[in-house]
Amino acid sequence: METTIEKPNLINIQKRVLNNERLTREDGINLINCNDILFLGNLAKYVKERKTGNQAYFNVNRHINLTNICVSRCKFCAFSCNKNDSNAYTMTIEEAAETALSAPKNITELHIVSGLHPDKPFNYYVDIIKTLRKALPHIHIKAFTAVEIDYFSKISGLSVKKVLQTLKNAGVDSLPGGGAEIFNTKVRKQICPNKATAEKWLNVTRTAHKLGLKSNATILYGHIETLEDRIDHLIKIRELQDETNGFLTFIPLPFHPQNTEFSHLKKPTSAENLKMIAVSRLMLDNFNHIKAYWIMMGPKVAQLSLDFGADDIDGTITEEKITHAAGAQTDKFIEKNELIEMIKEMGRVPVERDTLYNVVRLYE
Ligand code: V47
Repeated sequence: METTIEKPNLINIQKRVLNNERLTREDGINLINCNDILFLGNLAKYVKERKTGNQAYFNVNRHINLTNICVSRCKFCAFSCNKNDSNAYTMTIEEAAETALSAPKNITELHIVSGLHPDKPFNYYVDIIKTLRKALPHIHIKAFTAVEIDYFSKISGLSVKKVLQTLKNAGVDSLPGGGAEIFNTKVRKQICPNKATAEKWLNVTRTAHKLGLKSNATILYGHIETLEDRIDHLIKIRELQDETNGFLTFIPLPFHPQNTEFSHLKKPTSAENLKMIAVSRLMLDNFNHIKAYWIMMGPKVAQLSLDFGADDIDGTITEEKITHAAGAQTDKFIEKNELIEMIKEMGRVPVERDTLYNVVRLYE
């Protein structure tokens, strides 16, 4: 019986990965169509260890979602709502500050992502950042996806560059990776017709990187995209990283269909999630870090991902809303000690990091 590994194109890919050579789109398509997840995992694990040894990262953070009211109403999103819906909320500046200050004292990062509010002016966001910066001067503020930045530019009449510079001056240190979804134009129009285009996401991100703001990148997979769309998405991210070197980590996000317009679809399987981690690691040769976001992967698969190319399992979170609106079965937060245990159980060395991957503490 022929095993997958005997297939010549996979042997050839393996050879080139071992030689540190870049993989092509065709290689990516071969990899994503390969069902031998142990082959993919082993190869990706090899690359992970070449980059970050036996270490695995996590951080201590708090998520804040300022509002769930959103003019975009993406079809995959169960978190957003309209202004008059009974569950609609928008934090005041004081509430945002209280939420941040109520976070455990040892957090190093605030992660702020929100809906695109129809009425709040750009200054609302700037004032919130200024307030948080003043209240928590040493905390890294990772705030506003490229989609939100594009929206702020629209509502304020300011250029994307000016919006980013204003937020940076107010206290934003980096951008989270959301809003990338899937770059294929046809699919993007079907799943999020009102959202910033792929070109805009990439351009805003390019501008942020040029201003010295690092950011993350994501892919939302497991809905109506094709496997080729996933590889094309990875290649666009890889090209921008070649240009700017501004990305910190890549985070594959498995689609959660509950309470969305795609509720008839099944969630990606654990095997598919592990494969996506491995393929991301193999294709994104210019990324140091691949994150298995435990909230979306589930802690068990996130843990296994550390042997499939991931080197990061994200943070303590404190209060997750976006995936839980879409039926996530995971907890909304996790204790730091549990993250440390998850990593140790895989035989890896836990490293508490800050947002920029500086070491806060090693747990040997
Ligand atoms: O952009 C929305 C996704 C993203 C669903 O940068 C969904 O460190 C699955 O980007 N099923 C927001 N995914 C989350 C995000 C993120 C998370 C953790 C860390 C970082 C980082 C970024 O969540 C959205 C969208 O792609 N999303 N709805 C859903 N039903």
